[in-house]
Amino acid sequence: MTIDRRTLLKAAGAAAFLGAMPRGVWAAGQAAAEKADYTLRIATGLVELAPEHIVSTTLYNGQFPGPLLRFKEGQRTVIDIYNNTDTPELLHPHGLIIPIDADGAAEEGSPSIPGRGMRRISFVPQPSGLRFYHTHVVAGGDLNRGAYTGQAGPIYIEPKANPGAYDREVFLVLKEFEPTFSQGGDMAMDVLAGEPLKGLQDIGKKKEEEFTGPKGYEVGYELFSINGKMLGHGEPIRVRQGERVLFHIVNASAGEIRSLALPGHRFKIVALDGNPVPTQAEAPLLWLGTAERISALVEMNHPGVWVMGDLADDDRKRGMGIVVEYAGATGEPQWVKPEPYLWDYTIFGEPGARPAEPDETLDFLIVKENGAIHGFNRWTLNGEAFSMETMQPTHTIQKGRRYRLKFRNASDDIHPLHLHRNTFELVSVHGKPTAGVLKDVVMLGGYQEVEFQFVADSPGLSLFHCHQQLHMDFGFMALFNCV
Ligand SMILES: [Cu+2]
Repeated sequence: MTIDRRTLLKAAGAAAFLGAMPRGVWAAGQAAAEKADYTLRIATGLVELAPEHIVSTTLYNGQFPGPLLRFKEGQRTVIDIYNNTDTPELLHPHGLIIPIDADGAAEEGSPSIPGRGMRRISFVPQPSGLRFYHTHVVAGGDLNRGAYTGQAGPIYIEPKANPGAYDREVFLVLKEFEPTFSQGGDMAMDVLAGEPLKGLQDIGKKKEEEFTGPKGYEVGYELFSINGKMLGHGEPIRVRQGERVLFHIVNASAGEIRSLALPGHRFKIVALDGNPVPTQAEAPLLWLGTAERISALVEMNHPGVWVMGDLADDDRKRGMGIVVEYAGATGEPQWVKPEPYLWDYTIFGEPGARPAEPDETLDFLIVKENGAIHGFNRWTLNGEAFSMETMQPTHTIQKGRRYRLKFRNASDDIHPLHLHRNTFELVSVHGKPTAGVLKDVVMLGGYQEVEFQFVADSPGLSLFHCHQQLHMDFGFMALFNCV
């Protein structure tokens, strides 16, 4: 039996009848009548990054970034997702502890949103803090699919208790557009603290001798933006002297590591990936791996008109920045190149603390096979590239047990490692121990090591992958089955 709105209204009018209604029918009617908290529509649209740079891509609700979704921690929420494209889509609420049905990962068995169809998802938002949502489809060699499109938007889950030591919040979503393939190899960047390990370099070198063809494809971008506007376009962030601004920053790139500096100001990092840090350390600039989030307080105490932008001159000049303008200040926005600063997650840890001992440790060796799949690099974990054909779980883990994962990177790339449906605690980064830093993405530097751990308490399948679209699409995944 189907219940349309008319039938429901009639039923609602007949109060006496309601009590007599079979329970199941009433429950079904209630669900159909429930209004969604948010409606998202996936469709092709235009983004005006600048008057002379209007790009056509797939968007949420015809805008970039997609609308800010504000949830309340622990309060069930309903989202209707309409797919107005011809191809199936997946929407992944990133960084949430969420049922598989709503997680939007095909490898876990989440249903797709069919082309020209819709899906309703509902879940209890947790944990609190800055999260985001994005498409989770495989792009492979198609730069019009997956994270190369404009399908990303911020999520903020209001904590039950919010100390609110700030005057206002500003959300910034960093994103590149107009991707193209190149075979030149990536530019090396000084991003992370720690030295490359000789043993891992040797493994990488040996692999290079096996795969001697041209360098595998990399993706570069023509246009760069913050909140869908190239630097100099769109509204500046208008501030007053003495104001304390809490920036919520999302790196919604398909694969780039981003930096952000505001000349004359320092960032006080209060949360990483939305999770409050044990030590609110200050930094002169921020580094964010793909899909990482940072919440940072800035005290506005250096009047002027400033460029808040990426350290990479080319990327900033092609749009990766936003103007910060003090009340009463005039003139051209100023950029001052900051001193080099290497990112070190351990400064946010709890001093002197050590994480609990794990029940089990799993080791992963990451290796690149240069150009091995039709010119694309193949990525292997312990010698195996994840199969998108079979999508078989790679690890069985026991509910309630604590698992420590140790990653050794035998490639020169930085990998933003991401685990779905769980929050993990950093144990050591480039050999430096830490505790209390909770994340869902962590950058692993070239020829470096990282360890993190989590208690297996999300039953069923949880996907692990590098958040670089090009890496995850070509093997860099694992699938945990929590039983
Ligand atoms: Cu990667």
